[in-house]
Amino acid sequence: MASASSAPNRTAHRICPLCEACCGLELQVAGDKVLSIRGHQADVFSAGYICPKAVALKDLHEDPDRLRRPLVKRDGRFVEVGWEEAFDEIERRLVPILEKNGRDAIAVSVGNPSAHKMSLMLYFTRLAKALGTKNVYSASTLDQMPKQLASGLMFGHWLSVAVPDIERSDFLLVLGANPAASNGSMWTVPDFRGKAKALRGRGGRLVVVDPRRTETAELADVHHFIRPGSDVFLLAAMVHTLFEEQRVRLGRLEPHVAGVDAVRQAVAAFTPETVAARCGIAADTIRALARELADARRGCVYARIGSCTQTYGTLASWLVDVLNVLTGHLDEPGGAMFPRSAAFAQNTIGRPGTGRGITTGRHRSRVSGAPEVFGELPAGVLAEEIETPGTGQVRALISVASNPVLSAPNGTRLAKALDSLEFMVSLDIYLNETTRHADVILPGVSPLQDSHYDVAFPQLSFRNHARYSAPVFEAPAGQPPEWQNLLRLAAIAMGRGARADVLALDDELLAAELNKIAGDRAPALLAALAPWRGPERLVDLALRSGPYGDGFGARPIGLTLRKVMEAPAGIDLGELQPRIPEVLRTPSGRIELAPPLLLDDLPRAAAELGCDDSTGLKIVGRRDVRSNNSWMHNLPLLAKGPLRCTLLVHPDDASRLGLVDGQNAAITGAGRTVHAPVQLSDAMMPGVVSLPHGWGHDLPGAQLRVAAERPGANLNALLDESLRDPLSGNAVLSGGPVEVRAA
Ligand SMILES: Nc1nc2c(c(=O)[nH]1)N[C@H]1C(S)=C(S)[C@@H](COP(=O)(O)OP(=O)(O)OC[C@H]3O[C@@H](n4cnc5c(=O)[nH]c(N)nc54)[C@H](O)[C@@H]3O)O[C@H]1N2
Ligand SMILES: Nc1nc2c(c(=O)[nH]1)N[C@H]1C(S)=C(S)[C@@H](COP(=O)(O)OP(=O)(O)OC[C@H]3O[C@@H](n4cnc5c(=O)[nH]c(N)nc54)[C@H](O)[C@@H]3O)O[C@H]1N2
Ligand code: SF4
Ligand SMILES: [Mo]
Repeated sequence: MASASSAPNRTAHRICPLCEACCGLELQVAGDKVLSIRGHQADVFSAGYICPKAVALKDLHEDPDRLRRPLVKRDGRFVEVGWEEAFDEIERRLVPILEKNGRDAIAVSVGNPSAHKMSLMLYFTRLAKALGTKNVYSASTLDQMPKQLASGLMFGHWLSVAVPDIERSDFLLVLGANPAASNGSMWTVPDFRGKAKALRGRGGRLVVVDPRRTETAELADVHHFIRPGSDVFLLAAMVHTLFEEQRVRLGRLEPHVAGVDAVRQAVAAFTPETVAARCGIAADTIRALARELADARRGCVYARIGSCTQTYGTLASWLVDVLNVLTGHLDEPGGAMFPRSAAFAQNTIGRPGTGRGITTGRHRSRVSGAPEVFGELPAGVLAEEIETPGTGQVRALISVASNPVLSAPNGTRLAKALDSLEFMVSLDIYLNETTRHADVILPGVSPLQDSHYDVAFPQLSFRNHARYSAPVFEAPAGQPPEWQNLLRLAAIAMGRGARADVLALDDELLAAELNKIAGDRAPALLAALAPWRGPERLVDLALRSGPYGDGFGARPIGLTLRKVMEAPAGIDLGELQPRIPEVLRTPSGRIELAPPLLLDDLPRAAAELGCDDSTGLKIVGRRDVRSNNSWMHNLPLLAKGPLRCTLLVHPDDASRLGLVDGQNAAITGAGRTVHAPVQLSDAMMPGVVSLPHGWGHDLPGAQLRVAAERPGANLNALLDESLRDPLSGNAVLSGGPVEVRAA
């Protein structure tokens, strides 16, 4: 390839793959070098907004620690091998395990970056299907599974999640989310800060409920501290207040809602007075919050990870939308609305307005009996499924863009379990805390060498749109795109061998699918899709058969992949539109406001009514705009500057505990201790400390040279891996009890 000095400059565009805001980037490149990265001003969706992480894509692309060749562990040491040798090794070791122990002996664990890579997103399911294992794990049960479960039960599909229509809103109540740092989650909203300021600028109000006065709270009109883990009580008491004060107003949704009376009865005992001490929020304040929401002309409640990663995560997520429905704010402009995605959205497929709904518990985890949720088992049970002998024991793991040794509670136990596996394969870009346990690592290409279409995020976006990114650079000769690696693993699992023709397998799997969904039309559709292969072909199919699509000729002005490709700034599909009842996929064809699974779980919370939770120190996480979960600490641009892995402590707690700003504290939780420097902060709720997650890069065997210089402390070492929301299986990551002393 030409060097930067001799090659002409060119401009390229790419959807940023680093967080859910999905900003459009403009890159200047020459040859194989990145010259600059900035926001793409013309982007129809993000209009030029970016954060510092985007600029660090250059560091990621150039990172000498980023793996370029497959690694195979021989005698305990990794050696570089060719691609064929790596896959031969996988076949040689994986197939006997499958033959001897059956499909469930192989677990898969898929992580967050897969949501940002269509290659992984679209082809992981093909691998999982080929494996046929019940042992499917992902970051979803460390994150948003409660929201997906609650949305699924209420609206009929796991991704029918209502998001704030912020540009037309004049009231937003935010719980357990810090979009000013995280840039939003389960809500794709580039430049949240600008949009929040605009909301306030037009006289609207932003209210934040969080155990820390966050960057988002700093933007708000009002901030209330809340004791970690108590959102369910606050929200139930707000619902209670709406009924008590006769403020329930369903508006246009009236004929489409089932279960209002059941909700009224279910929250009858949750008076503001009985929850105040548990939440650390006065009863009057709770009533005022309910009134403000009810009185808002256009507004809604939005809650995210802080309210999900709790023992009552699903209940809290449900009550958020109960409030939105009961105040007439669901599916209304300026309220919480359902995006209409151009491709892949189940809530645009099939008969509008009714469907099969969702179920959980189609199988259970072998050791703890945790129910399957959305095809997955809780990340927290993976270690015990590996450790516990018996039929169905996990003996091999395929990890795909996942780093559970740092991202899940008690990674020490998981790391030991991984070492006891008979075989492990990782698809990853680093030799890190998790992949060091693998026997084979298959490196993914740099995001700049990969094409992309967002599969999930347009289903969660503040505005409807469609965008495609072509690869900025060619992949190195011989390095397959990740979808082909996943298909090759699928071929091995299907008994076709490591040398199978994966392009033929791709054709075959698609043809089988089309035969099922399109019957007689399948051959014609295949012919129409013929110019494409791999993920692009699946995107073209989804777009053309989607709600804005050309219907394969039926609506010639409609979308095709080609049309989206020809619009480097993307195609704007307009502001969110009311979608009820059409969006619903519940069997009743109504919004299920009182799903039995949730009502049956509520007594668990009711048993805690009247409890006081004002003593004892609790720990919560936090996110910094220059960090991203566990894997961006090796990029010099982001790693420099002040230490980010500090323990925030309220000055009153610090003086009681004898802690000094800047000095190390020993933090003990779940029987384990880590050390981190204290940072005094009156932004903390007294009795709550905060440490970011994703740190702890001091484990032997990883190759993250920059990250190892300032490894930070692992928050997840302090958390109990057995604690989870029983409905969704989501880990309890918020509010763990800790003891802190000067080190
Ligand atoms: N205590 C606490 N724990 C948490 C959280 C919290 O708030 N508090 N947050 C949770 C949340 S929300 C999430 S989503 C999880 C994340 O949990 P994980 O998904 O397990 O963790 P990540 O840190 O995102 O690690 C991503 C992995 O993907 C690799 N990777 C990056 N890009 C690519 C690529 O292009 N291809 C491939 N094949 N691999 C790639 C990285 O090297 C890394 O190994 O962490 C959770 N853990
Ligand atoms: N810069 C950056 N951006 C990211 C990530 C990152 O690591 N860094 N990770 C990405 C991922 S994977 C995700 S899922 C999203 C998450 O995006 P957000 O949901 O916005 O996540 P956080 O910024 O962790 O905000 C969670 C907030 O919940 C608060 N909290 C903790 N416990 C409780 C509680 O019990 N009740 C209430 N009400 N609040 C509580 C915390 O103090 C914190 O302020 O961010 C994404 N974006
Ligand atoms: S907010 Fe930053 S990391 Fe997230 S998509 Fe935009 S530029 Fe990328
Ligand atoms: Mo996440």
